[in-house]
Amino acid sequence: MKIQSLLRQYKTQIEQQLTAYIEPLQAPETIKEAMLYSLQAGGKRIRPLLLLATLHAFRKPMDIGISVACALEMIHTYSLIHDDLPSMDNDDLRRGKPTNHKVFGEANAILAGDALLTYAFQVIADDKNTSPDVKVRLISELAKAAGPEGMVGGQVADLEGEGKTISLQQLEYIHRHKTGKLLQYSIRAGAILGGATEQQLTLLTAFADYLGLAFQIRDDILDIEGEEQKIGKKIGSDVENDKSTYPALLTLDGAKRKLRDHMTEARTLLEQTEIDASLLHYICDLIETRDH
Ligand code: GRG
Repeated sequence: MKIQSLLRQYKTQIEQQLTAYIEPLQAPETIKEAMLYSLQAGGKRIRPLLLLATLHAFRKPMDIGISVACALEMIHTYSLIHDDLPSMDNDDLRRGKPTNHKVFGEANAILAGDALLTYAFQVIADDKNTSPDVKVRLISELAKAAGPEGMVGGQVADLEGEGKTISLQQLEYIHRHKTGKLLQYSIRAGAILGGATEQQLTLLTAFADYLGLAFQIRDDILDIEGEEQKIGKKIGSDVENDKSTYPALLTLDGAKRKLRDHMTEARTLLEQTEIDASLLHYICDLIETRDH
């Protein structure tokens, strides 16, 4: 099957399964609606797709990874709901639609995030297709990637750096943790479920580190280019933006160079793993060139 249609098929399966996990819950309708509202709001599903693409590289069927893939999307969705709250970014729109708290109120949005975070771990724990020791490893690594040593730690560092001039090293800490750790987990989980050797796991972990940073650099570049289009002038090459971003620290051209360099490193590591990484290479291309 062609790569694009396989990824489309994966995306459809992930979206159907996410709904199938929520609908039978014995819980108040309000919380189910609030969870489904954000889960169905049309994200790229990059984390579950990375997991399933890694599994594919080890020639394993997607059904052995679907629960962890959905758990990842639940945790990602919780982080976006909480990130949009008045006490954090105070955003009215996410993916072009009203944010969760705008529709369901702040208390329900907090609870929808909490519910998605906790339910994600239940979904993995209840999976009948995976052995208990592999599940414990996957749950432990996911807690680490999402918690204080991972995404939450990165979010705190980001909040603390607001309005300050930070170094490239501090910026990398923020992104490695805030977005990188969950992306890295997506690939590690696929590799663990796929039966990777320790050497392959090490190579894929390093690959995912570069990919995670590249993902964020592309995000920063898109913000600048979107802004340029809106106001119709060139701002990216000047360091006049007070937000801590790669273009602000390195200039727009410097950020583009760093993105290219990180992607070259990532692809080189991927080649060394000696797996059938065609889907992962394709996702690398998508991450490097994505326009949203
Ligand atoms: C609230 C604990 C807590 C953490 C929030 C991920 C995050 C941490 C905040 C999101 C802020 C943000 C816009 C970061 C930039 C990169 C990023 C993660 C974008 C959103 O992820 P995508 O592009 O989103 O995968 P979609 O919409 O495709 O799901």
